[in-house]
Amino acid sequence: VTRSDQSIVLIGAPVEEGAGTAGAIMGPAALRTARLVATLADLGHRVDDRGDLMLPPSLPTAPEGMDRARHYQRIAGWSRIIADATEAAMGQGGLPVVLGGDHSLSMGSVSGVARHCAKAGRPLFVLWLDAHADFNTPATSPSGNMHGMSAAFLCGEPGLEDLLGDKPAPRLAPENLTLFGIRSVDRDERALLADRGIDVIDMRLIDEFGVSVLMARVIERVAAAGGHLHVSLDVDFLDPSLAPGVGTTVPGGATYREAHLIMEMLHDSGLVGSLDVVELNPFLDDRGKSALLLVDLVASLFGRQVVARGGGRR
Ligand code: 6HN
Ligand code: MN
Ligand code: MN
Ligand code: MN
Repeated sequence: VTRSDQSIVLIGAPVEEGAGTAGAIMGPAALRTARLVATLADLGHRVDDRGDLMLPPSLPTAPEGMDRARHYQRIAGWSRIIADATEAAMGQGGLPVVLGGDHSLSMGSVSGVARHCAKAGRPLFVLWLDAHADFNTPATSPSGNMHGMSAAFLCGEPGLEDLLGDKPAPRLAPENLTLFGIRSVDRDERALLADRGIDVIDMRLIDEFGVSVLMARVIERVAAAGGHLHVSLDVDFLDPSLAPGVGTTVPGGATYREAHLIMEMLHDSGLVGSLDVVELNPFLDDRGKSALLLVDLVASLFGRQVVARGGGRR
């Protein structure tokens, strides 16, 4: 993925208030314990681990009627510092990898990336690898948990417009979002996805056509537009038998090889410019199994190969 003059910038974002279950606060630590830094360095990359962000003591105030978005103030606080961190990393020519933390962190991470892309005049595409669509708004969400609202927020759906305060981000064009691996969608969320025409690659499509064909289609669209591709990897994209360390497991997820093939194809595309690794809950994991698998997947995304393929297929 990276050019040799580009550093991978690791940004820990121990956010857990967006999820219904506590424990994702330990995610960044578990990914480091699973040797993320050394693994990336061994692949020949420069790695700049900036440690974990900290929520500032004074939080943004919640606008009227934010009771349908749980922990709004804390998530607003996190979103602002995370957006500033990814925007700064990209401004320095780095490739931000945000270590979660629950999926609400992507409201911040992708917003910072979107601000950078707007300045650089490069269209932004997002690949959302997840069991869930995360396309609820405060009005449609059955739980009020903000980790189920991040993709909708990024596409400019209503209800959270003050989240980033006086530094809003350009909205993600809904046609540039692909949800991949989906198998759990709420009723009103399903209606919203259909109304907006979001590209939803559910597990049924993956069963029928295979990840290779479906991923090639995504990659071709980004390449044709000369776009920046942000990948947002939710642990529950994977089958729970492989990755039990997440609060929202859903049966029938991606297999070990499907997940690696996606990462290998993304690497070969050379298009990925930013990444989130989210929803790891070490409290629920089985002897670090999920953390270790995530580090292996990130390694595939950053160029680990079984046998050397001279120069890749770019
Ligand atoms: N995640 N659709 C459910 C909700 O509460 O909105 C689950 C969301 C899960 C979010 O896994 O990132
Ligand atoms: Mn740039
Ligand atoms: Mn998610
Ligand atoms: Mn999920």
